[in-house]
Amino acid sequence: MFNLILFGPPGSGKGTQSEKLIAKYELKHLSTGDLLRSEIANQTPLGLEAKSFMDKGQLVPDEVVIGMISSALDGHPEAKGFLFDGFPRTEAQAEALDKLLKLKKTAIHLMLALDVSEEELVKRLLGRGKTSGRSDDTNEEVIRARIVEYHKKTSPVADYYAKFDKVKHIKGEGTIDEIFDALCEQVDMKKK
Ligand code: B4P
Repeated sequence: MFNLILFGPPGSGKGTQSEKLIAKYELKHLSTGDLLRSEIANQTPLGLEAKSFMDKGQLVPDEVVIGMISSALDGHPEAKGFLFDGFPRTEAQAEALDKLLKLKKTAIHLMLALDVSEEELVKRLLGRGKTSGRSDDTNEEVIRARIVEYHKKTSPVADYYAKFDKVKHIKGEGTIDEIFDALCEQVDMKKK
């Protein structure tokens, strides 16, 4: 099994690069953002709870997201590996993920962190907001709140994995293909 975390601030290209990485390396894509949006679309109680946080640019509570990931892992016993996109976003989520993977006798092999400047992030997300219908992408104040939340609660997650020497930083600005090539280089080195 090969388990990868794609990490970075909102709008850094995690969703975009994940699509390409799962196709190349035959990994199962687990995006907590996508899972939460599907719960919202289906108007489940979990979705209704999550929406109130997402619309304000805040993180959804850990227990909600961890429960969702745990079911998703159990739902794919056939997977050759997982690509975690947008998860873990707090240290508590990282610790929970380590425990869940340990129960399955596996672990995280690599975290790839996309580095992008704040102005570029805001530009991309406002651009996506014009076409995506995502309510958290249309308001600049909400976008900035998501970036603040990222610095406060999510960026320490990279320090957590760095302690185990599992983090590689990649420049997340440039063309989508240039960034993809840089990510693949790191995956290929790790898989050797
Ligand atoms: P997510 O769905 O994870 O989304 P994201 O961080 O906003 O975007 P991503 O980085 O995937 O950007 P993308 O590739 O699409 O989170 C949404 C919300 O869900 C969070 O704010 C939070 O409330 C909640 N949530 C999710 N997971 C959670 C968790 N674990 N715990 C608690 N809460 C959680 O790219 C963005 C745009 O840039 C696109 O328009 C794309 O086309 C463009 N782009 C991509 N690469 C580019 C490039 N190289 N150059 C130019 N543009 C590029």
